[in-house]
Amino acid sequence: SFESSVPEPLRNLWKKFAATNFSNKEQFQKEVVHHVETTLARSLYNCDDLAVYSGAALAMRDKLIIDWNKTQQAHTLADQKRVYYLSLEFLMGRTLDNALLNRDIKGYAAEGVSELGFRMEDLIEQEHDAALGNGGLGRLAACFLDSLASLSYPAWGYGLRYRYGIFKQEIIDGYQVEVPDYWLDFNPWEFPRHDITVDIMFYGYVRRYTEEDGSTVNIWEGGEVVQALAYDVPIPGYGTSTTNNLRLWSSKPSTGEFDFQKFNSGDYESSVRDQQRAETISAVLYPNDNIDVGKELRLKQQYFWVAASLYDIVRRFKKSHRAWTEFPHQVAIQLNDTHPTLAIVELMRILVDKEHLDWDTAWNIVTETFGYTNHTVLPEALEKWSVPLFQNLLPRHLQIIYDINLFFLQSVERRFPKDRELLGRVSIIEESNPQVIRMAYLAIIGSKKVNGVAELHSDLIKTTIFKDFVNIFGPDKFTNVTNGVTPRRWLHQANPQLSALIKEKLGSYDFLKDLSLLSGLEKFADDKTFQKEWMDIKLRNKQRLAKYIKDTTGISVNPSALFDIQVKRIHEYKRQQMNIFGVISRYLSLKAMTKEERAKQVPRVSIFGGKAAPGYWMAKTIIRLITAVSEVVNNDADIGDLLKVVFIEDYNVSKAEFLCPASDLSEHISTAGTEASGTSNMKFVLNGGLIIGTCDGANIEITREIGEERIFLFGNLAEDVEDLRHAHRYGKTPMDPSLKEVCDEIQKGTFGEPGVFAGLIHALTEGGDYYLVSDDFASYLSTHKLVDEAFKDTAAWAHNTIVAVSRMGFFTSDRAINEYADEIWNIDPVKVD
Ligand code: T68
Repeated sequence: SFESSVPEPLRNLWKKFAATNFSNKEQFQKEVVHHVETTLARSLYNCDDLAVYSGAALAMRDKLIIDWNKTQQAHTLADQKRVYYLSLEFLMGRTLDNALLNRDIKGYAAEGVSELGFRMEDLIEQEHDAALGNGGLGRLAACFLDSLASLSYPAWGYGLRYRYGIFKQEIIDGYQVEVPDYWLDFNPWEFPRHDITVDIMFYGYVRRYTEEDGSTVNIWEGGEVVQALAYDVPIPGYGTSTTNNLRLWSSKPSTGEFDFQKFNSGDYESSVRDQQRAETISAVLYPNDNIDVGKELRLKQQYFWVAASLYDIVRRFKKSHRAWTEFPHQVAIQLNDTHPTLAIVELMRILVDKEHLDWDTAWNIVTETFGYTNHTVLPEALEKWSVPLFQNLLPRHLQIIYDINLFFLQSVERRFPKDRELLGRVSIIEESNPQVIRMAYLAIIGSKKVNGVAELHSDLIKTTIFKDFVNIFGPDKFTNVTNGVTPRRWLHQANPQLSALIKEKLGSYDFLKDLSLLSGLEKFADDKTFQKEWMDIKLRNKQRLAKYIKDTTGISVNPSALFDIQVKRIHEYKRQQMNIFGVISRYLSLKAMTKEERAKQVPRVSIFGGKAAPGYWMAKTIIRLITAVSEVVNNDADIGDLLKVVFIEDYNVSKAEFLCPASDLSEHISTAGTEASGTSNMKFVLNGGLIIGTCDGANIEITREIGEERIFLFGNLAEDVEDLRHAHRYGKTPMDPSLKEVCDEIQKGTFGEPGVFAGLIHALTEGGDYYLVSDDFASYLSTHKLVDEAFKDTAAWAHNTIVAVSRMGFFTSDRAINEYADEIWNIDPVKVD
């Protein structure tokens, strides 16, 4: 068994020697040197930043693991309901800095390494980002783990330990090139648990037989077996000893799997190949955001992870010897998008096939346990699995899905008799060729609550893609939890100077635990000295970014120019193409001006960053246009400092940490109704920047909180999108004249061979301008003019950014997590002394 403990009489000796850890500078230094000299086998004669970073990280890890143990003991003792957050992505970024700050020991730790001859900033830079995610969905999971621990909730994250995280992006000759992210060479933050393994089965067949009492039993047999091995990552809360666990599963050959037949017959190589196949399951993160690819290996990843996690959760539940009906009182499971939806089916299989509960009892348990978060309405992102592919890999699960669907459709038919169309619309199985399983429908039917991630988005799912289900289940099953971000990483860690200034004004760092306290800043919004300090910090953050840009791209940018940043995954719906078209339009206007007119213009630096999915050709073309425009504009002597265009290579969490504090303006300009929430919008405003954005996702709630005079909104509304698209399809909407000029310029070859960009132009014309770039372009350009005017009035700008920050309390992920805890999970915190 997993658990065995030292007998009572021996425990005192254990306690006498119990692990202790540093709690001051000297002890910290001792631990660092100890790890450098023993764990790493280095010495003071052979020591660099990486070695000292490693020593510091190992010292910190030891500290966390002691709190981690305490936390697990407290949770076991409290025996309260726990929440399990199932996410295929956790975009954690770096850990050392965050852990030092969450434990409030960065001060003496930095002093300690400095005395040893190193700089903490340099050590922090040695760390490789843990990049087990694509974008917003994965980073949200990471912010939620930070909040769960900081609020002392008994919570676990469950994910996959990918050997390769999201690829590294290189820009070569202006094009994106993907390089594998092999990040596990040295990862001090994980603990392999060689004692915690689960065998996971695939393929095979279902044997059905009748018991003596007449009941039918289904047994899933045969097939491939792969072993899941647990790796634990400690998650330290801020201002508490609570240190929760993120458990990541790694795949390896099952111990029973080695094919001795092949081995003995001399086919050693193929026997090894079979073993390697097992390892491919957790090898690589699929690099697509908001697009469903439907590959078998992806389904294998999902089942592997879900089955191992459920085995673990059920095992923990069984230790308390409660009745099965108590399960939902002890366990809440949150599905981060549809990726873990198989958990619903797997729990049914465990309860019915293995624990022999009757179907209805099992189904009641299941539907009281799960919650499902939807992150998108984009049709191309909704997960669907081909029935033949699924049948082959998970034959028993397909039968269970058919049964769930049958009982569901029967109940719908009883309530809405003769509405055959309704039955077809809500069936889990779509009658296409081949048939497909609609995972979102399965997730809704198997969950107690379904939530969207911002108000507009939660309303949209109720009125569009899930409308029928609102009719069937009633509106109470559907709710909203607006996303949030952790102020520990996204203010305190990313912008230490701003955090310190806020602390000085508010008297303490309590705002990091209760972000609504930021409201106390508002009364200083017109204080000239405070405005100066505020803007000076912004300037220093911009200078740091300017230096980074110079060092990495060779481009010189003026730190007092308006820094206009759009960083996020490259996607047509996020409309980076509209941004770069706007930049071209600005360039053309500047070119057409006299010297005198130019002298009156506000200098701009347009900064882009983000990865395109490797197979997303249009997104890659957008990157190519950005780099092509930057080559022309940055080298045009007429333009000088008035306009610079920069593409930041390999945007990731740690780059976001220095980009957010350095923006004057950030762009969140998705076609209305397409961006479910967005979370970087929150980070930019929290760091004293303003937004240009559409009425989409969380932009709307940000506007409500900070006031519409502090946000540059433009463009058509979600409710008008359908009609506008229709008009493009049938009416031939003429292209906006400014956009036409931009297209003509591209086609003239100003930015290189125009054929390269033909796809982008085609999308606007024959393609029907699905993302409504033309419809929004005039209002986008005129709103940028308003931005320029506003930026000239530095005092008003300072005032507005201070007021905006003071009203951002709502967007902490602590608020979001408390809402999940109260309204969806029904869990309470557990105090860890
Ligand atoms: C994002 N979704 C939403 N998806 O786009 C964003 N998709 O509006 C929202 O703020 C955020 O989720 C958090 O709620 C994603 O990031 C993915 O990355 C993704 C990954 C795999 C498959 C589909």
